[in-house]
Amino acid sequence: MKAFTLLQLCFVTLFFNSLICLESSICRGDDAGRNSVTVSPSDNFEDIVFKAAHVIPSQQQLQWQQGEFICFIHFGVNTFTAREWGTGMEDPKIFNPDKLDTDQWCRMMKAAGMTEAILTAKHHDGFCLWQTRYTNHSVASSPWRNGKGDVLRDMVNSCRKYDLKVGVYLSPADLYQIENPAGLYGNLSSYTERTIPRPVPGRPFKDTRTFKYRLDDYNEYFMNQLFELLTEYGPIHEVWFDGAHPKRKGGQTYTYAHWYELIRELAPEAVIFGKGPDVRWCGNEAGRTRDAEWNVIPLKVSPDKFDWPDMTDSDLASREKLRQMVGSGGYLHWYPAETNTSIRQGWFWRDEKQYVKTTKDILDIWYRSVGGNTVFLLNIPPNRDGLFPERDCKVLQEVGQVLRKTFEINLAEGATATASKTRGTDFNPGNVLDGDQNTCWMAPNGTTDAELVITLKDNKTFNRIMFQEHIRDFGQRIEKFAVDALVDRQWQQIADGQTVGYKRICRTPSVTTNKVRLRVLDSRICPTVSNFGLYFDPGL
Ligand code: FUL
Repeated sequence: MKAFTLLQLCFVTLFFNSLICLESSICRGDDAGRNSVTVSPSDNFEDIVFKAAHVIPSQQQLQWQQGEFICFIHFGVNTFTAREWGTGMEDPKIFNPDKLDTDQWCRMMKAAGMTEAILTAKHHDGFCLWQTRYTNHSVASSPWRNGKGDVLRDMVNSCRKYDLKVGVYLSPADLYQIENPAGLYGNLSSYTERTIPRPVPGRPFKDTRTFKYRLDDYNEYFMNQLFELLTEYGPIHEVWFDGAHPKRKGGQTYTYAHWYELIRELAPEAVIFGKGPDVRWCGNEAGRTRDAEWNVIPLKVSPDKFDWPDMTDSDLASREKLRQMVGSGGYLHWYPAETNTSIRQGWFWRDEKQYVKTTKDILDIWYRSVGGNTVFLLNIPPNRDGLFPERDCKVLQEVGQVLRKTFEINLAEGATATASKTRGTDFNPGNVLDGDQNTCWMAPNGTTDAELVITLKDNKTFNRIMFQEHIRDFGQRIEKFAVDALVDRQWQQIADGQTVGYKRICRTPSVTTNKVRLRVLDSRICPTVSNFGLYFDPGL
């Protein structure tokens, strides 16, 4: 009897030791590397929360998130017809942006502090802005540069010159391929084995790789074009798939799994947006943001079988959403949001009566999106000359000026950091002031009242507080926080909020103090802070 109890005790001790080991190794990030995990129907609520706290971004997702502020460029036949959605029956001869200057676009993007440009290589009307081999409905049939021009080529060359990444928007909806009699969209062709890219006489590819898939005519067309874009204009960092369809035909479906496979192969650094597994649409086109933006989203179906519908609910992944997984299980997937909106009313340039958002509007969206754990994708539509319009340029320049003036000096530099609780010696509070996103302060597990105190050398006046979680290794964990300033020897709360993730920026009235305190009030597991900064935004 005694021996049995001893044995039992040994087992119990072993079990708890292994649990502690697992937990601490995961807290250290030893288990890093997964942007999806499976939740089993037998997992209890605590298991699910624990799992959600350990999902981390893929390399591409992390790099994309660090890009913060990026540019959308809607340009094409609609620019010349003043339509938002074309018909597919436009005459390519209307496309003639005779002063096109993509260096000007890039100078303006740089002035605003943007890091990437995504061009509508093909919008829903089907007109192609590059020298594609697979349709004549493109710049090749336009009078612009005698049919020899290539908007994407120009933009890629300028982006390389100005150190900007490149993304492509390739619309699955294609009205030209629907409307023209020889069109491939929904033509009821059968699925047979096809080779991508299909050889075209006189237009060889430098990249000699080929891929075999079972495809119908339209999916083959689409993948041939993906091949051109990804091999002849790369490196491409974002592939943007829109979900909108002005019209459908023939029950056409898309072989998304093959598209993603080809993208992973040809553009391993690229994230796939929207109808894809890497980046989620924020859910509106007005620049609205969520108070709590979670990067780890529950899915009912595994990511390789999921069809990535638009996610528009205000709550996508709170504790309550995680609780709903109990008993049914599912998947937890790192799926961060991109906030997209246009500087103008509408995505395409129409005329100079078109409303242009003000510098104040854009800065407000910037703070809520970049400072609210999303990437901000702002559309600047070139005009019929092929230039970013003057009013839009002025806004971009002012936005950049304010952001540069605000963030060039971190008023917390040279400060010291202490914490009420710290987990182990690798996670000292001082790490939040070293400017390195890959070191952090971490509080122990089960903490609901961890405090980080920043003591400045002297009194400083600031109105922006920025902090980040160490998402690369530890994912997203903080659920609720408050920030206080020591004023007249008393702590006064000056900001509060829910999620942090990649970055949180709190805007406050001007505060003068030499001590600031961040309180983590709720967290999924040991919370981390990788960077902390205080800034003064002087305004326009
Ligand atoms: C939408 C499209 O229908 C619009 O034309 C635009 O491209 C926007 C970014 O996405 O779904």
